[in-house]
Amino acid sequence: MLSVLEGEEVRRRWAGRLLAQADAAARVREIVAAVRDEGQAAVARYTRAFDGVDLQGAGFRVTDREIEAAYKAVTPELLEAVRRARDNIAAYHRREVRGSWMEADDDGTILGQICRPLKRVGLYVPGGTAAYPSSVLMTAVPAQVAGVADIALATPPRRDGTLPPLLLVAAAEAGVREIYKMGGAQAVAALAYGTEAVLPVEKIAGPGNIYVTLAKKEVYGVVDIDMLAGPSEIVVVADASARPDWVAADLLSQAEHDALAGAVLITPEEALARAVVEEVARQLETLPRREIAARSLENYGAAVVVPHLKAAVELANALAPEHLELYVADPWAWLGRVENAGAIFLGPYSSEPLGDYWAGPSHVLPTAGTARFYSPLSVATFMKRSSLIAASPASLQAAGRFIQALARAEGLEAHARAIGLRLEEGVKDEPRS
Ligand code: HSO
Ligand code: ZN
Repeated sequence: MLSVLEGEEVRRRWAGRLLAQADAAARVREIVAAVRDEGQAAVARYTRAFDGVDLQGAGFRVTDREIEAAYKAVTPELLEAVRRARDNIAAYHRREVRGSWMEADDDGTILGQICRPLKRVGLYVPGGTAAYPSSVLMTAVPAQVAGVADIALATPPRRDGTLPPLLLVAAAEAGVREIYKMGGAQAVAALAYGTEAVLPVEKIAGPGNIYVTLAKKEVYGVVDIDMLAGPSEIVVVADASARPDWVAADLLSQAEHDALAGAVLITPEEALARAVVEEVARQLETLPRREIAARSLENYGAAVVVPHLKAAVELANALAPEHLELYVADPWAWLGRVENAGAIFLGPYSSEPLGDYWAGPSHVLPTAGTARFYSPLSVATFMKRSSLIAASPASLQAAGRFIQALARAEGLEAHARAIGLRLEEGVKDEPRS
């Protein structure tokens, strides 16, 4: 199941995890083009083919009655859990909000940045065995905190044409009422281009399978996207202070997501590595999703024994995992060495699922090594900025000849003249004291 491997071998396996699937890419391009050209009729065709559900026009949109019925199907405890999780996520993201700024220079010029929410965004939430109400909260709440006026959510229907009640309740509790029963590349294309049933959005965010991810790549430029995300990952860096059963449980928590998920322990303690390997095998036996978890561990799981903790953190940086647990005696002492990770969990009690459901940061995080340059989904995902320049006569006067020199060096005389005209004006306008 979980085996002891060399760091280099793990690195190689992880690097191959997300190699573009060429046939999927061609298929996705076809679907996106069909939806762009034919609109909702194409969405209906693919929904019939892939989801086995016959929907038309307004039938794609979830009704208020469906949402009311969903509330009746959810236990009070689950409703409370959703509300509390939502409040934690909102509180975390409110701390992130950075407003517009303006500053006046001594010469009277005002420079600044205006931050605005996007007007209309599309959230994609996966379905199938991966129908996650938590992902609704983890995308919709940051969008709400950002102040996005219109949020459209798309998720594939189940075989009977319905959506999971808890998913609908999570959306309603996050203030989202525009919900579409559409999945896959066809949903991404519908959100990007708009159809008779859906108005186009400005940005598409949220996790998805390989088809969704390739479709996001395909429509990038027509709309913005949050990131290209792949299957879940966890790296646990542990020392002798770690309990093998806790480490094993955390590795399995991500392995159970997907046969392509990655779960790796890195430790200088050979004894711990052996104990975790045993624990994983033991815990796997009673896990309902043991087949998925076992396949994931087989392909992309490992326990790696390294000479010291410094080497452990270096290997973690090279993998740039979605989730990194620093399960060591003094995690704060090692934090400064962490360079690449979507989310960092410190100490024995910061078990990864706490981040998946509860703590506050979004669980939509960079994967497949992209934590080297992507950041977690957040309020910033749903904001844009405009630069602000308000020059004073004195500042233009002082800078004018330099700007003109630069413009003429680029062979752009009209640029130089636009400034030059103002220089003359500026002289006239100077107060004649
Ligand atoms: N660990 C997943 C998110 C998730 N876990 C949803 C449970 N539900 C990707 O980071
Ligand atoms: Zn998870």
